[in-house]
This record gives sequence, C-alpha cells and structure tokens, in this order.
Amino acid sequence: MNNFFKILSVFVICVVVASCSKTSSADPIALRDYKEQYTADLALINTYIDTHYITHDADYNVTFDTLIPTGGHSSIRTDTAFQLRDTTVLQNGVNYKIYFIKFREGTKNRPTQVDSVNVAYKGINLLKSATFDQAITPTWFRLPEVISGWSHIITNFHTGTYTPGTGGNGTSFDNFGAGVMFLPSGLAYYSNGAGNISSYSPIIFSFKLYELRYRDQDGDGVLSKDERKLDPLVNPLIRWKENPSDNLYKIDNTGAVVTDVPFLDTDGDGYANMYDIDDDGDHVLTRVEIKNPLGGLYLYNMIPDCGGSATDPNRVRKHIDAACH
Ligand SMILES: [Ca+2]
Ligand SMILES: [Ca+2]
Ligand SMILES: [Ca+2]
Repeated sequence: MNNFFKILSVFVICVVVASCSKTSSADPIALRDYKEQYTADLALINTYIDTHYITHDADYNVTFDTLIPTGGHSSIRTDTAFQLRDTTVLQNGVNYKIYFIKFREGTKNRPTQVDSVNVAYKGINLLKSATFDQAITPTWFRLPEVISGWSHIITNFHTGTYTPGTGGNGTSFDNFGAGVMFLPSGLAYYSNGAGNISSYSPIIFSFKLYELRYRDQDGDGVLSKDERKLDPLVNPLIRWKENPSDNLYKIDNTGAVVTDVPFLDTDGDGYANMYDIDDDGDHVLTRVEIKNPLGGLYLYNMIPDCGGSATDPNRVRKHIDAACH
C-alpha cells in the first residue's frame, strides 16, 4: 500500500478536474456542506476520544481500544500519560480543530509542509473503527501530495537518529517523533471514500517520523523551506517565525499571527519564490545569482547581500534583491 496516498491524491485531482468540466453527461453528486460535515465529524471524534484509550509499546507502535469503565484505563482525553493537544486550520471556509498527541517530538530535523517525509503509520477509519491502511516499514511521501491534515500535524514533529547496522543487522531509528492525529474528513478524503475508507469518515493516524528530505521544488538551488522565509524588501511587516512546539507561521509587526498571506512572491509575478527560478525578476536566474567563488552554490545561510556580506541574519540576500546582479 506504499502508493496509497499518491493514488488517492491523484484521484482527488481527477475528481476536482472532472467537477470543473461541463462536458460530463451526468451531473456530479453534490458535495456535502463542509461546515455541516465538520460539525458531525467533530462530534464523532469527541465521542471516540471519550470512549477509547491508547497504549503504545517501547517503539511507539500504537494500539487503540474501547474504554471499559472497570478496565483501569483512562480515556484519550483524560489520560495523564500524554497531553491531548489541538490546533486550528482554516480550509474551505471552516476552522477545523485537529486533535493530536505528541508522544515524543523527535530530536533532529523538522519538515515543512512542502517537504518529503519517511514514516511508518497506521490509519483507522473512525466510522468503522477499523484499520484501513498501515505501513510498518517506513514509506516516503511528499507532503504537498497527500491529504492536507498530514502536513498540518507532521510538521510539529522532528526526525530522530539513524544507526546503520552491519550485515543487515542492528539497523535502528531512535529518538524519532511519534504521535497520533485525529482528522475530520474535510482534511482527509471527504467524499472520496475508497476500499476500506468510508466517504465522509473522520480518520485517525498513528505515525512515526523517521526521516525527511528538504525539497527544492523549482530546482534553483535554494531549498523551498528557505524560499518561504523573510523577505524584508517586499513585505517588511510580515515575518516568518519558527516555534519549536508549533509549525512555521507568519506574524505581522505587532506580533499577531497572520493566516491569509500566500507563499512569498518577491517579484510579485504570481509565482511564489519556491516555484520561481528568478525570484527577484531581474532576468538573472537565482541559480546564477547564488554561485559562490568556487562555482558551486552558496548554502542559504551563506548567501551574501549585494555588498558581499553574509553577517547580518536579516540581510536581503542578493537573489531577492532586484537591484543587485
Ligand atoms: Ca528552490
Ligand atoms: Ca515570483
Ligand atoms: Ca534573479
């Protein structure tokens, strides 16, 4: 089932494209109202959280079970062994609450929403209370290509350490991020039920984040995670901020979190920097502008400003300064 998410995301794209076409002979079935469906999903998730408990083994393999009042277990909501957290995500006009649990945050690198992650996971269809998919062997996914709920939660975790074995023995992942997410259907498959996934079912994933790959979507030599950052020339009032216990987020000059700013687009041509091979629109490719004296490319932290200095952390790097060639 390694390509499960990819297949589903392609399927979603096909459905979206099909729904835009007026040449179809049959009327598409109307989607349910997102707000109404979210209300129903949240009620189901809340019930699940109050009527089930969670355990995990030493390697963070998670088991869900129905709460028995005399069984000596606490519900997911009241268990003091972990904290039930939540975050809010705006999508399709709905402020979705996503409950999640951080059994362990991880110690190494944290993905952004545009990166690839290597995860082991188990998915539960809440309507059927049954596992619909799992990967015990870690699998690679590109976060932009899977259900949106994943990118909002998995980016709160870090990878861990990898110890290669000898002769196929002793290989181990340690200190990786491990948790659980409870997704309303609007952040999962919504109407696109398939196989063991019911249409309009909230779903639950337990997961372990083993490894990641930072991606460079436009191949200009600057990682996408860095192309989304501070651009003091274009928008001095909007800054990216990292919160160790939260996702990358944006704040204005009062410190308030800004939620409706699109990805950074320095030259304002409609292509965000992470998809633009000439970020400042000066007709010199970014890849050319960030060449170092040896002919290679500067790492992001070493890209100098127009004057050649790389000491000020808030400098305008030369590739996003249209006055600098
Ligand atoms: Ca790039
Ligand atoms: Ca642009
Ligand atoms: Ca340029």
